[in-house]
Amino acid sequence: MKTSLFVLAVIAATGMSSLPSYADEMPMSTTQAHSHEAIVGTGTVVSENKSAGSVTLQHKSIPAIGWGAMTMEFKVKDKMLLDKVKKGDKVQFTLLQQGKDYVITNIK
Ligand SMILES: [Cu+2]
Repeated sequence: MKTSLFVLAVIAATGMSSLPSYADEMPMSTTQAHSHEAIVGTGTVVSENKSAGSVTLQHKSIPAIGWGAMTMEFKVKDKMLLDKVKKGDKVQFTLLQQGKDYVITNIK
């Protein structure tokens, strides 16, 4: 528990909002090096919007991309993925970086 609080404090101190601008400044070759890596996370479905093809997840920390735990909205690659999940489900999801965004390619 203390560890996760510490991690949250570090994230708060460094500022999640600085991440997108940092990504902008990264050389193209560096961002491309990460673009094909599948990132796996876990969390709980807060809401889903099938017509928009998006899902809001309360996800746990994802160390692979330096994210702390938070609630956020993701686009899904295929709206059919949302047939498999509903509000309150505990899910495991796979993210793929597309430009500056992360798109869910699988969720179960
Ligand atoms: Cu997030």
